[in-house]
Amino acid sequence: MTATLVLLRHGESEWNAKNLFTGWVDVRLSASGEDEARRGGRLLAEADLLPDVVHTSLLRRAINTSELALAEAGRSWIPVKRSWRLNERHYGALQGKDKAATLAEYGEEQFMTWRRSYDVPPPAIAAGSEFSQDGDARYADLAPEILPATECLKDVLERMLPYWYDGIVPDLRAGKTVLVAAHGNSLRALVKHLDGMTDEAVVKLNIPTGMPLRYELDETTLAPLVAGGEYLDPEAAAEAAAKVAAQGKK
Ligand code: DG2
Repeated sequence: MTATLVLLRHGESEWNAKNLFTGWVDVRLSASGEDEARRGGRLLAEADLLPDVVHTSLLRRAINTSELALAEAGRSWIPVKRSWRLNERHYGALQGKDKAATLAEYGEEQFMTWRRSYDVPPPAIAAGSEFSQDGDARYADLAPEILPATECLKDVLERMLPYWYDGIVPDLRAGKTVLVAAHGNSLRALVKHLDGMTDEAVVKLNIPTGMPLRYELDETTLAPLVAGGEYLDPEAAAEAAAKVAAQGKK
């Protein structure tokens, strides 16, 4: 027996389309992002991969993606659990900045360090600035020392893992097919954990928008049967992941 996990990065957001660093800014899906989410749901239905429960971040691009995908798969009725621990990596002072302009201003090495290094966070966002989350009601119960002002992938992994163990693993152990609808970097952190990737290897990992990624896990150890999981549409996923890797460079 195996446990079935499906990871889904939200469809293209309005800020993905504009090539802006997003992080915890609560932007909407673009029209093509909504289409991607519906297509993801159709792929789930065609593969007979029907979730019993869905976990999402607190950001509407992930929430709306899960709703559109599940509607398409006829599973709008399943239980929903949400946690800030599945949020995108907080992009600090880069939130709201143009990726191409940032690359041009700081150069490729610094740009890629901020985007993909495992343990170097971008500069912290200033409290009260336009794209900071101070006063956002959804984080009102978080202790001030937990609310991030910037994060690297290592920080994301550390704050995501408690939810993996306490929120998601119990559903997998109960034999449920689990859908996790989240973000490029919170899913990179989860994949790193699942596949036991090194800090160096995860630098090259890019997760495409709107492409369901299926993991069959050993029911005892929760180790993946196939390293890296299996995209339901592998060709489209590889093409889209290459575009994510190249962001800012045109
Ligand atoms: C993107 C990821 O996150 O950007 O925050 O800009 O998945 O929520 O759209 P998402 C952002 P990169 O780290 O790939 O630049």
